[in-house]
Amino acid sequence: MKKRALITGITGQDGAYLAKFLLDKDYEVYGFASRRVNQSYSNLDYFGITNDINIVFGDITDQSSINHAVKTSRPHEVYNLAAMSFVGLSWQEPIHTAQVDGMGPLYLLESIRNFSPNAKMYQASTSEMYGNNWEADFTQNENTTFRPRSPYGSAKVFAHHSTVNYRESYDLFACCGILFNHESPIRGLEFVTRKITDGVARIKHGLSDRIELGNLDARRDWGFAGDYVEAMWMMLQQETPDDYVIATGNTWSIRDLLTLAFEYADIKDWDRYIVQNPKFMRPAEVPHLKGDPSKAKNDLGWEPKTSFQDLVSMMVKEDISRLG
Ligand code: F7E
Repeated sequence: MKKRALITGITGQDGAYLAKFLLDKDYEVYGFASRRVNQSYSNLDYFGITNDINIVFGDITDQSSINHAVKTSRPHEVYNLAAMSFVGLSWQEPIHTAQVDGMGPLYLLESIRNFSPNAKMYQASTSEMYGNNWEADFTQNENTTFRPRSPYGSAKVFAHHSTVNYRESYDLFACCGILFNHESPIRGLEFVTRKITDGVARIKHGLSDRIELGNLDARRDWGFAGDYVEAMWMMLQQETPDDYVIATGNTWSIRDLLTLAFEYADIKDWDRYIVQNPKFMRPAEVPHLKGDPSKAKNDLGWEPKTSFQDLVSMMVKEDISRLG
C-alpha cells in the first residue's frame, strides 16, 4: 500500500520540492491549495508533476475545508507549509499573517486530533522566531530563546508552541522544523536571493540597469530548498517526534550574496548597479542568523549537501538562461 501525504501550501517553493521528493519515494501526494482565480501551479510545472498531485481545494483559515482535506486524503503524514511567508509584507498585513501563520496550524492540529490522530505532522517553524536574539558569531539552536521581531515571527512562535503543546497534551506525532532561509531557482521574486539573481540576469541581458534593495548588511544562513525538504521527511521517519534546527552553520551578508551573484554572471564593479531604496527597509530588522544543525546531524543523519556558492551559481545560471 502506498503511503499518503497531505501537503498544505503545495504550490509554493517548498511544497513543490517536497511533492517531487515524496512522489519519487512512491507516495500518493495530496495538495491542499486555494481555488484562487490566479492560482499558479508554475512551481509544480517546473518539476512536471502538476497532474500527479491530488489537489483538494480549501483555505488554511477555514476549519471545515481542512477537515474535508484530512478526511479525503486519510494521510499518514501531513506537512504544513501553508503560510504568508514574506516577512516584509507581514507589517502591512499583520492580522492576516496571524490568521494564516498562527491560527492556520492550530486549525490543522485540531483537525488531525479529531479525524486522523495517528497521522504524523510536520510544522514549518522558522529562524525568524529568534528575531533579536543574536550577537556576532552567535549560533542559534533548539534551546535558543525566541525573540521575534515581525508579525510573521510572532505568528510562527504561536504555531510552534501550539504544535509542541499538541504533542505533549494529546500524544500527537508532531515535529517542528526550525528552518533557516532556504532558496532555489523557483524562489519567489520578492525574496532577496531571487530578486538579486533575477536582477543580475536582467543586467547581463541588458534588460535592466539597476537592482533596488534595502539593508545590505543583514546576515542570513542560506541553504538549498531541495536539501531542506529531505530533512522534513526525515523528522517524520523517527521513532519519536521532536523539533530540529535545519541550517548550514554559515552566515553571509547581502553584500556577500551580491559579490558572488555578479561574479557568476561575469560582471565587474557591481556597486554601480545597486540602488538603496528605503521602501525595502523593514520597521525592525533581524540582523544576524546562523543556525547550528548538530542535532539534526546526530539524530536524523541530515547534512546540507549544497554549498552557498553552488546555490547562488545555480540560481544565477537558471535566471540567465530563462531570460536569454
Ligand atoms: O530577506 C534583506 C532583508 O525576504 C532576507 C522567508 O522564507 O526566510 C525568509 O525570510 C534579508 C532581510 O528573507 C531586500 O531585510 C535587503 O534581512 O529574502 P528575505 P527573510 O526575511 O529572511 C525565513 C527563514 C522565513 O521563514 C521566511 O518565510 O534581506 N533585504 N534588501 C531584502 N529583502 C527583500 N525581500 N527585498 C529587498 O529588497
